[in-house]
Amino acid sequence: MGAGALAPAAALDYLDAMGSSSFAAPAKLLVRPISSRFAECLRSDANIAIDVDRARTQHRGYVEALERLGLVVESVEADDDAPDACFLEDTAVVMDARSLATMPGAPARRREVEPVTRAVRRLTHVTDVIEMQLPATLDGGDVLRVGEHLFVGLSSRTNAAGAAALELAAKGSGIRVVRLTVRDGLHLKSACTLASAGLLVYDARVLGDEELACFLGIGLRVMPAPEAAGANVLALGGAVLVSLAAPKTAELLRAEGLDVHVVDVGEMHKADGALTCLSLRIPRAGCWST
Ligand code: CIR
Repeated sequence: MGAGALAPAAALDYLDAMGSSSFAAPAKLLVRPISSRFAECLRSDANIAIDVDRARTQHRGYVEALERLGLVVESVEADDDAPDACFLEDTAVVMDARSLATMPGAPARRREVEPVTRAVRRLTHVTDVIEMQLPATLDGGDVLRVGEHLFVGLSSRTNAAGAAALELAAKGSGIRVVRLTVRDGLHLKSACTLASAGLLVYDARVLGDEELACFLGIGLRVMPAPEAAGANVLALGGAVLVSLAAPKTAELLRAEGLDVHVVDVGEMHKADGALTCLSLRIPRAGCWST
């Protein structure tokens, strides 16, 4: 992975990175049911068999973990003919009252966007939806929000035109877009996520010094996750969801004083998915969520 067009003044201080809004658990999370055709989902290793019933049980566990934290969870209508529909994070990037309806890099996933866009209009405070057009492509899994910054990974799914469309959509919002290049793995957030407002966990096999410098430059602390599955965690205010497949990461985050909740998403890992992919976070007014 390499850093792209980070402005020369990379050494922003922490307050600048966070802007005036504060980090908070989302007002609401949208989720989408596991398709009965989930076993046909896109994945890097098609030989790994997926158990749809177990995936459904794990999805329920994910939703219950969110609800136990007192969070509001609403469901977008199911689409059995969209095997990857549960990974709805890829279909929208919500920025305050504005949302970008993406153009997923995989053509097979483009049918997922419209129902999520409708749900965003119906179930959230978002009033302004911008629709991305080809040749731009972007998956939400490539977009990491950190305060008033959106880090976007240029990947096999997200192209330069997609990053430019994101920048255009963010115009006037005070949010700054920073490009990184994803050289390994599916998405930027397969390799790094926030465990809290000030702490990034990352996969040291994917992220190098150049990218880490971008995050350090805005005042984040960075922590290599001992397990690859530990690089994708879901920060929800002071709580953080961690995959059952990442026990050492969970231990390190507990030692950081975070309220760690372990969730089994093993079937989703087989599909190259993880914790963030399974929900679309809708920030509270005046706050940001990752
Ligand atoms: C795909 O290949 O598109 C899905 N099987 C996995 C998407 C995971 N999404 C995410 O990490 N945001």
